[in-house]
Amino acid sequence: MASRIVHLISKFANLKPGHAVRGEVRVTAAARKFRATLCGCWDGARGKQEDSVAYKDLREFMARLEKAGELRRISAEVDPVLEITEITQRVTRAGGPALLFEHPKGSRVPLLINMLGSERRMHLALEIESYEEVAQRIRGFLDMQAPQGLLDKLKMLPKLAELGAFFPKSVKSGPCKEVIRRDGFSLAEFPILQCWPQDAGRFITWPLVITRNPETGKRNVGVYRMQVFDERTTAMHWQTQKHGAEHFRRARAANPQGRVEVAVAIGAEPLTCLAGILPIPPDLDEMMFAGFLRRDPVEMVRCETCELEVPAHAEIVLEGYVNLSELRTEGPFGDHTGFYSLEGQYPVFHVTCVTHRRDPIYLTTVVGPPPQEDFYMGHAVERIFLPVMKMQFPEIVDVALPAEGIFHNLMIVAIRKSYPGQARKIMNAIWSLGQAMFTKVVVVVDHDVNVQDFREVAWKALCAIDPERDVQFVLGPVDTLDHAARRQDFGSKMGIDATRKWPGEGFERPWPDEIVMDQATRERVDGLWKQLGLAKR
Ligand SMILES: Cc1cc2nc3c(=O)[nH]c(=O)nc-3n(C[C@H](O)[C@H](O)[C@H](O)COP(=O)(O)O)c2cc1C
Ligand SMILES: [Mn+2]
Repeated sequence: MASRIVHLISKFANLKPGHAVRGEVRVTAAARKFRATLCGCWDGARGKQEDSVAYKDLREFMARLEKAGELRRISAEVDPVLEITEITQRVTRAGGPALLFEHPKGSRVPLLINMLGSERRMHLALEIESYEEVAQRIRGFLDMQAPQGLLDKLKMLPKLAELGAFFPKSVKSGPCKEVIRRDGFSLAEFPILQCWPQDAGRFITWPLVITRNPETGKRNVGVYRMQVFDERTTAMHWQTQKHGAEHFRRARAANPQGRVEVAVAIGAEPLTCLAGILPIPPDLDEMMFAGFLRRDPVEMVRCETCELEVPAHAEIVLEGYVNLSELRTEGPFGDHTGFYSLEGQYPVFHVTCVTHRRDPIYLTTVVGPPPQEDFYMGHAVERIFLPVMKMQFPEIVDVALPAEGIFHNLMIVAIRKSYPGQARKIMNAIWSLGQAMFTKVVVVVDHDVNVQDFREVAWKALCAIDPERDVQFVLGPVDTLDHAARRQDFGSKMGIDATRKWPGEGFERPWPDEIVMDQATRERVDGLWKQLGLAKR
């Protein structure tokens, strides 16, 4: 998303504490202290003080969940092959808690699932009461103007210093190094799920896959599932348009017979884990964004057998490489579309070293027919990035991604239309906005339609269209998981202009008013209501 915040953050992403910012402000420890003193007066939501309370690791968050009644321990032995999926399905559907399977069959490592599978747990992870708080913090940064006078500059200082405080911090060691195994390890030790009956095998579903851009050296962290082939190899399912795949292609172009280093972290504090799925621009470090969300830097530690860094507080780390000349059949896999994604050719990840805590916890999730845990992650992404979208496209009032639309199939956008053709402009904007490019159907409605109420959207949007006139098709990249597209990764998308049509758009008929009872009659009937002996209101 090439928007202003992204521009700002990218700019700061190249800075280290101590670097000059715009030649005027130094992001130093002193500035950070200064920020702490000023925190009380800046308008960001709950500016975090020096004594940060961000969760350090997965277990600290689990303790918080347990205290809030949001985590259940299951001591019975349960099979990671299918059974854990079936149990988790039932619990997720019922709005139930995160689950810690203490005795997964065939493994001594406990398994955590459904960690973020509710809005409440997502709020606990973000330490907020509502998404509006994150939105407000983001707006705080977006609203930063070039300072006018000294007072303005002083007011900006805490925010700049705060930005400086988000950079990942390199540390010498960390709990993920409690056990280092260059030999004698096996992926079979971990309770890796086979989620669905027709899955090709076991899949690591929530790995933070870390690579570096071979040209810029910038880090990327993406969640790409990994099918276990044997004790030391897995598939690497980065889809064509994802940043890991781009790193792979660039490295291969330079040296087709070479390899790229890959590190995989499994299980960390929740916002580090969430950061791996965020649709942020290439070369912007997801760990920096995690630092922004936590209001505290993520500590990173160097791998044993490669140059990459991994979150120091991770539960499990797999170090290794991908051969640039090697592909292997991956899938099928029961996917978040609710269907099995087909087999495909993907790179192979070779594990050279495993490091983990003395008593590691294996974090995983299941995808399948919506809604699942990933719906809550997607919803958080929608709410967190809405201010960024609004910044770039000020006519946007609200956006909704209904669960049944599985993120890429349907986006409903409400706009305040102020010139002819603006709904179509927004469709095109969405199709060129980062991973929103995958959106198969965009429905644009007027600002007075509540996009969060899908019945209202269906009613008003269907009333507002002359289909032949208001539907637009385009060709372009589509989600790899779209099994209906004419080809993998390429197909058509549809935009529906469901806004009121204007004379300037060639519509000369009058547009009718929506039916609403007048206030005076409503009040009269309120007064009469008791006498009528009808149902209670
Ligand atoms: C549970 C889960 C599993 C995912 N699995 C994959 C996957 O196998 N391949 C993929 O390309 N994206 C997958 N994604 C989506 C990516 O994590 C997401 O698009 C992310 O932004 C990619 O990072 P990148 O933009 O740095 O490439 C998954 C997301 C979730 C929540
Ligand atoms: Mn990325």
